Amino acid sequence: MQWRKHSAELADQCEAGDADVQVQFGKKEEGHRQALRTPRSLEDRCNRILRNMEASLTARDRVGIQDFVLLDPYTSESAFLDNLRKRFHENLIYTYIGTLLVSVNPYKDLGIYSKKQMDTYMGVNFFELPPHIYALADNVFRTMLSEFNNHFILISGESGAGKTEASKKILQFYAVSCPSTSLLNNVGDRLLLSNPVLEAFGNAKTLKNDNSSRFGKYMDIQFDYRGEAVGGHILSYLLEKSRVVHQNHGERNFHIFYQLVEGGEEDLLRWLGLERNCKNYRYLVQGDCAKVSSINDKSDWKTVRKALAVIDFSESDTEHLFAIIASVLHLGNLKFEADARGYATVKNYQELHWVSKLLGIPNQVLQQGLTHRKIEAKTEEVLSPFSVEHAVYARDALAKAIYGRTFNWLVNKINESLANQDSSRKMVIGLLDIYGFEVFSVNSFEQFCINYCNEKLQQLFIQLTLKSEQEEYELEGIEDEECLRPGEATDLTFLEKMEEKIGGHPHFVTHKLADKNTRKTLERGDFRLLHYAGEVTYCVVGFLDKNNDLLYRSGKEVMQHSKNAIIKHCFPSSEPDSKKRPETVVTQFKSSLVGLTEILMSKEPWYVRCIKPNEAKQPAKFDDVLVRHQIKYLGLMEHLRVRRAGFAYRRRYEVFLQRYKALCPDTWPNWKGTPEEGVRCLIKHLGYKTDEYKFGRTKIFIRHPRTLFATEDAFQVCKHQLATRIQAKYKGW
Ligand code: AD9
Ligand code: MG
Repeated sequence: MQWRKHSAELADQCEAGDADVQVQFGKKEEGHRQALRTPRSLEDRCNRILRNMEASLTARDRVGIQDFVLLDPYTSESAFLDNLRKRFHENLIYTYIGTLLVSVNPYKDLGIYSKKQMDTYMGVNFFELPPHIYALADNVFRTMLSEFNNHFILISGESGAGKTEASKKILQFYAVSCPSTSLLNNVGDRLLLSNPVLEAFGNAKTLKNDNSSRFGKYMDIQFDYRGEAVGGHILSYLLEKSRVVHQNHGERNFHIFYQLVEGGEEDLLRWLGLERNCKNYRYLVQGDCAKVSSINDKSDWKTVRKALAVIDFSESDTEHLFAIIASVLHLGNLKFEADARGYATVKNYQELHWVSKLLGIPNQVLQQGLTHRKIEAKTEEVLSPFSVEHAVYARDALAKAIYGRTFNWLVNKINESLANQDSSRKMVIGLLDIYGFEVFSVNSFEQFCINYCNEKLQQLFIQLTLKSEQEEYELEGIEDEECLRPGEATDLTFLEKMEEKIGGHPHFVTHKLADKNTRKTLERGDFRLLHYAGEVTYCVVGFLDKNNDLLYRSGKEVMQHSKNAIIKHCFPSSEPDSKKRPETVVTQFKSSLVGLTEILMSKEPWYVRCIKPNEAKQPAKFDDVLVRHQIKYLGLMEHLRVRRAGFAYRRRYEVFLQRYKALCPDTWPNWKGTPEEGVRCLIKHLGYKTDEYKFGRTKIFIRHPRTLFATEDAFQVCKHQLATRIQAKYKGW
């Protein structure tokens, strides 16, 4: 072929000093670089693909096909479902749609995540081996290294579908398999160990999932130009704080509380004034399921303890942290009774003493802050006593605020430990693992926010892959006026406002707006939304309150007296005055999701779509109706159609040209025209057939992997020759 001859000539022309070449031909290293350095021949790769295809075709009747693109007929949803089911029953949980990975939760240990498996998948292209999450992780990594750009992996699916597990597998793969030159560099360990800590504080047992993420998590893993993991950064999104003070039946509070009570060392518990019995704590028993068979709080506690040490938490950090967790439990047990005038007074002083001791706040200050609020009079501030009901509300608000802010502190602290010291240019792979879409028998504000977030990400997926528009729920404007007018606005007036503003939207219905039949299924305080993943009926009770997330000023001021270093940090005395109207929870959440979308849009996307096989969290159970529904709403059939139409391999013009320009004398070493023109010139020279590619606005689209493989091979050969010459030239230096 033309390029072979040309590459030999090029090697003559080239000068030494190509950093890329030196990296790959420099030191002898393991893993990825090994794979990149000694490229296997096109024949070798094609043979492996053929072997893999042959093996899978022979067993096709039993194990189904590995890539839905080969499905026949590819438009049939039933054929799609059959294939997924067949594979699931053979413990083959992964299937591709091109480079998108579909994963079905097996609910059992399949033994497919060993170091050996990682090694097997390193440096291997899709289709050379059966589908695996490691193949995806490895391909993202290698694309990043070869194109020097940023990527993200969007992991989606409903609650319990396996998103968090998938993100952990990817992270483990990078931590274990990425090259590491320095023994001191334990970034991989830190990245890995941030997981058990964040899960302890941010995950909880729900009816859908025993380890349900109750916050959204976006993690950047930073790599240097050699592919070494050098740092990380985590962004967290809206923690479900209400769980601290209330859990529905069959659900638990955040894991850390149970871990501490069950696993905490004797002297630690004594110091915290805790007893080893979850039943003694009001904040832990409302769901009536403190013990869960699938969870071992004791051993999880040990893991968290060890992890905290690795990610740079000092003894005093951990002491302060556990003091806060214990103080929340004591706060929850605090009771109030009415005095002769009907005002709240603390009933059990013992608990108050513990909170006061653990947070380092004088008893008197704490007591006053829990039973009074400050009101601005004309010239002075006056203390207004709470009723018992009010005091309970203020206590819970304080517990939520303490926990929520401590969680944010925790994320920041982990980020400090993951921060990269070196300021040279980094490439990143972002991992997005959020709380999945969820529908319970009663759905409240929390589900509304979680489902809204899922809706946004689905929209992004569609925008990036299917390029069509999807209906959006107009949230704008509906909360503003109704919030923060205590006494006037209520949940019901909020509902009325929504009816006024979006009453005409076909995906929104309330009791008042519904037709006769639908009305029967809706209570007066309900509204129903038709989400991409199905209909959800929300109960409006508590919406306004949760959206306002009011913490009385007196509560805040009390915390400012704290000697606990973390609390001091979380409640700074310079905090903006509460007289100013704070942003509502939804407003904040919305803008943080806009920020997230911007972060994602600037990177190259990859997808893992997780599917939940049954509602019973059981292995070997494949519920056809449930899975079919997910295939539909995850847009998998549409995605398959797009992939079948071909042109699945996209590369930005600049990236394509930069990488392969050495293969054409007209584009090497510098192309003077636009990148698109350069690419046109390049592929003409390479002899691409016209049906093999298409030109998009910013990218070239290539139909088959083999075309790209061939070009990549030509490039590797060219580089190899170049390096040999460089080595020969500098021999003996
Ligand atoms: V939620 O939206 O955070 O409520 P996820 O994150 O989608 O949800 P998760 O990853 O937590 O679900 O998976 C739920 C449970 O399924 C896990 O705790 C495991 O017990 C089980 N699971 C998920 N994926 C796998 C897997 N690949 N292999 C074995 C798995 N078990
Ligand atoms: Mg999760």
